[in-house]
Amino acid sequence: MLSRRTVLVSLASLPFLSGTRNEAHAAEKPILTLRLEKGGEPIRLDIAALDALPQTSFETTTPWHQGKVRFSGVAFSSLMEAFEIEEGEVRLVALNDYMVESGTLELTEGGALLATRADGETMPISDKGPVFLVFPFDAKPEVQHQSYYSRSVWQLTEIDILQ
Ligand SMILES: Nc1nc2c(c(=O)[nH]1)N[C@H]1C(S)=C(S)[C@@H](COP(=O)(O)O)O[C@H]1N2
Ligand SMILES: [Mo]
Repeated sequence: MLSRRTVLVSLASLPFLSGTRNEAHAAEKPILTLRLEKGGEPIRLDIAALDALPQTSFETTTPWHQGKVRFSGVAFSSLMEAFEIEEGEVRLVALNDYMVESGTLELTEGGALLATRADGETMPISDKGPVFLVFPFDAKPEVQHQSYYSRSVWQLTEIDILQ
């Protein structure tokens, strides 16, 4: 039987069946790489693959936005479940070479969201996209803290599972 991970990966590699050529091209562009095992084949997710995972959203203010923003995307806990990632340490890498290491527990307990949309719109690289790891700061006052601000990685491009 196929494992859930295998099913998801093959889902992610399905070509887009509709849309213009340009849209199809954009949709096939990987935006988030997962390195689950040292030396293993990385999993590259495009926006369609992220959209195929369970979606979560919340509205919050952040130190980096004017007013409230509704963020939507994949809860970090949903990503862990989908790819059978066990509790441990991860490295979060951004396009600007920023990186931070975190326990998965801080991310899941903090309500971390891999946001792919702000107010329903995809985010360009120039506006913290295409993936912004954000916490529900308004709903959880305990994450209004420097240790969570430093884990709020915009332009998130890679998640490495550390062993
Ligand atoms: N992509 C990216 N995300 C990032 C950073 C960064 O340099 N690049 N800095 C982090 C750190 S250390 C902090 S404290 C917060 C706040 O950054 P700010 O000081 O620019 O507001 O963003 C975090 N997210
Ligand atoms: Mo920081």
